[in-house]
This record gives sequence, C-alpha cells and structure tokens, in this order.
Amino acid sequence: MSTAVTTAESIHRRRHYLNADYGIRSWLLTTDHKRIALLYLFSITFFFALGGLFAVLIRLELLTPAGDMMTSDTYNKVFTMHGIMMVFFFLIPSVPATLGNFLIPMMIGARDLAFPKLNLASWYLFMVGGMFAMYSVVTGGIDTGWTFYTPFSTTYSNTKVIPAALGILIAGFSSIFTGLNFIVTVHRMRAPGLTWFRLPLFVWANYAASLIMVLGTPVLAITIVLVFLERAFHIGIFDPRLGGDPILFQHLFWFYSHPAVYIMILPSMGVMSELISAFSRKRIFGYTFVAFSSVAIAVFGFLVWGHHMFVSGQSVYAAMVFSILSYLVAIPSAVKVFNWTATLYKGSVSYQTPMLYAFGFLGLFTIGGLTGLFLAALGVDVHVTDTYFVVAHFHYIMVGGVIMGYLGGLHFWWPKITGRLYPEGWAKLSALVIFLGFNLTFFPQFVLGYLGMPRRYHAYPEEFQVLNVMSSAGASILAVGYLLPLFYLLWSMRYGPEAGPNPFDARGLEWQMASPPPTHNFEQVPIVSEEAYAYHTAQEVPVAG
Ligand code: HEM
Ligand SMILES: [Cu+2]
Repeated sequence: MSTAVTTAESIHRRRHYLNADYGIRSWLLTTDHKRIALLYLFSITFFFALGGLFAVLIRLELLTPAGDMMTSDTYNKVFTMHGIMMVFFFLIPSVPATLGNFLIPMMIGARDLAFPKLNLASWYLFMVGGMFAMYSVVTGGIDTGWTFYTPFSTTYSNTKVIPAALGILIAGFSSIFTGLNFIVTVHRMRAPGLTWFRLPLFVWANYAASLIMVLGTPVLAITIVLVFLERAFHIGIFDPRLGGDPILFQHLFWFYSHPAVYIMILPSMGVMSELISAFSRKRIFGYTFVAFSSVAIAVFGFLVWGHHMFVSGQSVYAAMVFSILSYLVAIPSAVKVFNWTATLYKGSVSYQTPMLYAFGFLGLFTIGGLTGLFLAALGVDVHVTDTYFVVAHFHYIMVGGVIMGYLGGLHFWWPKITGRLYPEGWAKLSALVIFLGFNLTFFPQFVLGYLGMPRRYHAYPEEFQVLNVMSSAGASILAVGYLLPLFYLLWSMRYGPEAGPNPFDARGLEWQMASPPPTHNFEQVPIVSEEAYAYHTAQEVPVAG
C-alpha cells in the first residue's frame, strides 16, 4: 500500500486526458469526448443549482397558506423558471451528455465519438440556449409554465416568452446533435467482436434515448417556431379568432414532451443496469429483454401523448385509446424493474454508495410508475389532474428516478473520471439524506393532490398547511443532501486516495484502462470475446474508499 502523497504524485506523472493540456483554451476548444463530458458536468450543475434556488423559493412561499412572500405574478414566474431550468437544462442532458459522453466511446472500444467537433458544437449550442433562458430570467422572467400552453403564451402573457422559447429551441438542437452522434457511433465504431448483444445495457439505453432525441426534438423545434410566429405576427395557427386551434399546441407539445420524459429516464435506467450487475456480481437477468425494452419504450413513448390531454376536451374515444396505450408503455418499464430485481436474487450484493442510489431508484421509480398508471386511468385522472398528485408523480420519476440514477452513476464512475476515490462514509450519508429528504418532500404531495390541492397556486386553504410544511421541511433536507456531494466530490479531486483502474472490480472495457484514462482511451483497438457482465463466480465486491 502506498501513501496518499506518493499516489498523488503518480497521477500527476502519468499523462492522461486531464493533464494532457493546460489552460482554458485547451478546454474550450477540446474535441475529446471526456473533456466535453466535464464541460457538460459543470454547466448542468450550474443550471441544477439555479433551478434548485427557484424550488427553494416555491417551497418557502408554500410554507404558509397565505400568499405572503411574493405576489401571484412573481410566483408564476418562479415555478415556470424552475421547470424550464430543470427539464430542459438539467434533466434532459443530465445522464447522456455527461456520463454518456464520457462512457459510450470507452464502453464500445472507440477512441472518441463519431463526430468530435459536432460534439463540441453541441455543448456550445447548449450554453447559448442556456444564456437565452437566463436572459429571460434576468430581464423579468416568464410566467407561462414550462409547458407554454396557448393561448396564454401566444397572446396574453406579457413576459419574456420569446427569448425563453428561443433558448429551448437552441438547446434542442444540441440534443438532436448529441443523439445523432451517439447513434452513428454505436452503429459504426464498435470494437471487433462487440456485437449488439454484447453491448453494455447503458449503451442500449442511450441508443434508445438518442432515437427519441433525433425523432422527437424536431417536433418541439417546429412547435416553438410556430409559437414565435403566432406571438410576433398573429398568423392564426393557435388563435381561434383567426381560425386556429389552441389545443393543436398541446398535441404538438406533448408529442415531443411525453417521449422526452423517456429521454430523461432511459439513460438513468441504463446506469441502473450497470450498477445492479456490478454490485450483485451477476449478468442482468433477461439481458435481451432489458435491451429490447429500451427500444420498446422509445417506440411506444410516441403513442401516448394524449394522456396529458384527458381534460382538454378530446373525444372520449381518443381518451380511451390513449389510456390503453399508456398502460402498454408501462409494460417495458416494469420488465426492467422485474429483471433488475431478479438479478439481485441470489446475487452477492454489496451495499456501497452507487448501490444505495440504485436501491433508491428502484423504490422511487416504482412508486412514480405505479402512480402513472393511476393517472392513465381516465376516472382517476379527471379527479387528480392539475393537482399536486401529478406533481408528486412526475417528481418521483424525474427527481426520484432520473437524479438517483445520475448520482449513482456519477459515484460509480467518479474514480474513472478523476482517478480518485470519494469518501465512502460521507457518500453513504448523503445518499441516505437525499432518500429521506426526497420522500418527506414529495410523498405528502400525493395526499395533498388527492385531497384536491391544485398545482401552480401560491396560496391555499389552511387545512392543507400541515402537509405543505412537511413538504417544505423535506425540501430543505433534500437541499442539504444535494450540497454534500458537491463538497466531498470536489474535495476528493485533490485529496482522495488514488483509485487505480478498477476499484469496484467491475466488468466492461472502460474499467480496463488507467484512471483517469489517456486521451485516446485505447492504445490498441480491443477485441471483445465475451458477453457483457461476465461475472463468472459470485465473488465479494472489494470495498472501495
Ligand atoms: C410508467 C409509465 C407512465 C405512465 C403510465 C404515466 C402517466 C402519466 C399521465 C397519465 C400523466 C398526466 C396526468 C395529468 O396531467 O392529469 C402524467 C404526467 C406527467 N408524467 Fe407520467 N407516466 C409515466 C411515466 C413517466 C416518466 C418516465 C416520466 C419522466 C421521466 C413522467 C413524467 C411526467 C410529467 C413531467 C408529467 C406532468 C406533465 C405536466 O402536466 O406538467 N411520467 N404521467
Ligand atoms: Cu406522458
């Protein structure tokens, strides 16, 4: 065993992607997928903090029944900007743009993505989009909700709709290019022997999400352009006075935005497959089913948008079809959950930090998914639509599912990214704090919604206060939980013990190279001769950190 001092020196001495070049220029002009992943990591962390700040303001206002901290107008802006920041600038890029960018080339034995310059351009587009969104915030904000429903967004709102929408449009192209890059990379650049059914499930999941990015995001782009044209020139697409239809907007918006929820969750599901197999030392039960279920989710996800419009006045016939289809899309999600659970069965499970996040994901995603089924049932949805029940449902999936997967993955691959271990005790503690804080924040919202508290109100009757206070208290615990990793991960970058190439003794090509990896990943193109997750015996996982 070497001491921390000498190991620190050894990381410094070896050439790797982090010390290959110094200076801001070498980062801003890099085409190395690993450095671009870190650029995304920093920017989405920033947007997450900004979105989090707005969340704190929301929960502060809702501490008391009276709308006493801010006006209703300000409140509308606060929840809108919370939604826009979180959905378009954090959740959608989170796993694919950071972990996906970092890992996909290494996992398939490639030196980089197929289009490294396009990859850098995607990050710039993302940042320019973010700047427009922030411009709309600092020049007065926007109050339409992240869904931009017409006719409010096109006609009545006096806020910064156009710059915010333009920001989302530009960020959308970043997402399209990333998806395109991943698809071409997975098709063309797999190492010899790496057949489709030897691919890590993380790659499958990102591949499926990429299909949605490429096929769905252009619809959002067109929709935004139409909103812009309508607002600026009153051309009569959405305005009934001019022969338009405001409901058309909802069709176009949800045709993208329902599939988009799978852009968010699929990559996290991919992380789950990696974590669960690594920490139970087994191949994922039903590998082929888990792989195909990603693609099935991507395809079926395009058929269910109407479940967001049950109360919009669509025909009962249409509502029934969308209801049935919504149940169908739950099947491939459930297949994954069952197969992960079956993998744990008789596995040699070790409870290290990434695995704690995986367990968190399993529980919270299951609750989110099951309540999605409640909502897909017409009679129940009419009762709870636009209440806190819906808010709780999508936070269980998006905060409980997506962020748990993201943080679990970030911890799992942190030693690979930085070459250093994080402090295991602190990491376990924060996983626990996040899990508890999360449930205290969002579980009461199911009850609130069921009792009839509408979403997007800044004041409420007194009988709802106890549950709201619980929720606000939970939110502050959750905030602490999210801040902790920020500190100890940064700390570990300098002071963490050296990790070595494979601290978790995991399978997969990314673990076969040094940590941090050299700029070109592989000296020689690897030749793959075994299936993914070839954990032959159920051995104990070595404890890292
Ligand atoms: C298991 C499959 C799922 C089903 C059957 C389902 C069903 C539904 C339904 C019917 C609604 C509309 C409720 C209403 O407005 O009255 C809804 C809302 C929502 N769901 Fe899901 N859901 C599922 C999974 C997901 C996933 C994976 C995500 C995100 C990653 C998600 C995010 C959302 C969001 C953001 C909304 C609210 C949109 C809004 O009105 O602002 N859902 N879900
Ligand atoms: Cu949906």
